[in-house]
Amino acid sequence: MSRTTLRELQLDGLVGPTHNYAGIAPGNTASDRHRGQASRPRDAALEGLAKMRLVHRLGVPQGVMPPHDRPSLATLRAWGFAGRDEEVLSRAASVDGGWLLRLAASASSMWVANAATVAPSTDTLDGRTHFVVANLAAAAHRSLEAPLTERILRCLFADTSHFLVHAALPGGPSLGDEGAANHTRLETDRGAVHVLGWGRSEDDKPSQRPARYPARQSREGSYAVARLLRLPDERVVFARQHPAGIDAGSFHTDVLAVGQGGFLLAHEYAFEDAPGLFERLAARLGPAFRARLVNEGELPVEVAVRTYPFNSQLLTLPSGKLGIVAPAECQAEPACKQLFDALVGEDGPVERVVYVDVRQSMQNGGGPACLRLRVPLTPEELGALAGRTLVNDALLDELEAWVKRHYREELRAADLADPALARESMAALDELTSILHLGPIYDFQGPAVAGG
Ligand code: SUG
Repeated sequence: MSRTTLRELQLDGLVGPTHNYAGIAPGNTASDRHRGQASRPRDAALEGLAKMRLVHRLGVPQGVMPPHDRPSLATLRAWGFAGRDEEVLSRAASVDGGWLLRLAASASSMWVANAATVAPSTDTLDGRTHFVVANLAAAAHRSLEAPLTERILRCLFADTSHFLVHAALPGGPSLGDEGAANHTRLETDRGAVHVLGWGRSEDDKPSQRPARYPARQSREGSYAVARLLRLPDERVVFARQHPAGIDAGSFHTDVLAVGQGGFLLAHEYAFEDAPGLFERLAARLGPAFRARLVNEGELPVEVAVRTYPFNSQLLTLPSGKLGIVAPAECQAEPACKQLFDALVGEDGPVERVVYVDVRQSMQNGGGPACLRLRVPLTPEELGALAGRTLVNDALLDELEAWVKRHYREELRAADLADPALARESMAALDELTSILHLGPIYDFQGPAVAGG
């Protein structure tokens, strides 16, 4: 039987104009370390675009997703701050030490690995590509993302003969779901398997939970996501995250593990029982499946969380071999370099490693893999994408010029209450929807918002 060939779209989140270091992300050590520092939104957005250009030039389909509008005045009004925009901002800045304003101003929608979980049409029971928007219920600022993420995905993947976008799971943290950051699709000649990582469950004993940081993804949420994705049971494997990994700062599975095709690379603290997981996967995926377990002696988890080698993008290159797009922070770390060198060696599955500088995002705990959502598509589905979603050099040039026109070089905590920042951000995003041919997607663009 011939198999449909999928190409994996890398859909990157464009960094928004309010990128800042508020230190509001639970269990995220980088966000904590950089709390209160000045950020560089223009550099952050240009770094993201440079990564998109690099992946595009590697011959891999690359797309772009618009950022969310921040500060979200609608959210601040929903929290009871009334008046003109500038009054809403200054009132929010004056209570709770400005925390609510920081929540409403985060540019966290850039980490689109947390936007949704995706299952391709070749794997689902109804032959459509399914998306489950993540509820991100574990962190207040991220829980604000779901409604607009849903609207944007419905806009980009509007063709319902191919695509189905599900709303985020109801149920709050008990059904906490962080999207594709806890999801890995593997595939060999035996078919595809989806690995869904989770960190907490309602029936846990306290000793099973991480001691220091919260586990964001719930088992109950992961089960619900698998049901909604319409994946047959034999294509799904659930795996508990290692509590020691979460306590070391691995708030998502993709901080300590990454897989692609028939290959899975994982730190020993990624999953509670990594050898058992590898066995289960080998039984389903057959001899073509390869796994590489990296132990603590080879690469300490502290180094892995600081430099993010497992948060690299593992890409299937046009040659059919794998390429690694790794954060520049790995280059200076001998243990990471050694690991990559071994993967590229004679018998290794990897053809090449390229490094990208996404420092501004890394300082908030988001590496190359966090900045992209993987959407495996058939050629026909790729052709059904709406808007100017697929990038090419001309679009990237336009977006770079747009960033340079609109983004501030530097942003400090006090600037978040500046009404000029909110106005600049809205003007920039309004223009962006024209560049990307999206129509009105933001509330501030008026009542005729696409997709409800
Ligand atoms: O949810 N950081 C994000 C980083 C997400 C990384 N994504 C993946 N691992 N896939 C988070 O912790 C920082 C915002 C701040 O603290 O200002 C933040 O939300």
